[in-house]
Amino acid sequence: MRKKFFILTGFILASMIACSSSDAVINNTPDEIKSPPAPTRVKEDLKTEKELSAKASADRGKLIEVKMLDGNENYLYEPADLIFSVGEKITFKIYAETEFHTFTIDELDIYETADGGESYEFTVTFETPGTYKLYCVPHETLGMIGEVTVQ
Ligand SMILES: [Cu+2]
Repeated sequence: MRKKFFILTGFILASMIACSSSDAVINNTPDEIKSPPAPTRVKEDLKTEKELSAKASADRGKLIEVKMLDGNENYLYEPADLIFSVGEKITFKIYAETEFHTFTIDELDIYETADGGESYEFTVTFETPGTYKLYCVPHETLGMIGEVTVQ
């Protein structure tokens, strides 16, 4: 009788252990599937349009439009004289009327261009005070020059 009890108890214990260990296996398997960090990386890489546009606007500065005019062969920037403060972040929108023009400031390593009828945007943070010559590469000799002052 006593022996039978032990055998029965042993059987119950063994089946409990078997159950709990199989439970553990069942519980561990989904954890292992979930655990790779891949979903986190995907989330960082694939930004929503809203996140991207928020980042883009954070990278932008005060908008300044400069027209690069060529009507009647009068080549000029409008405005031609620009004044900024040291540390000011400016997003330029340059627009070329009908011909290809450049927005070039050698001393500041700025060389931006726009084709006729198109505009182009770029952002600059002015850090060094000074007066810089702005010019259009193809039309400098035709008077397409300007001046950027950082003070
Ligand atoms: Cu030009």
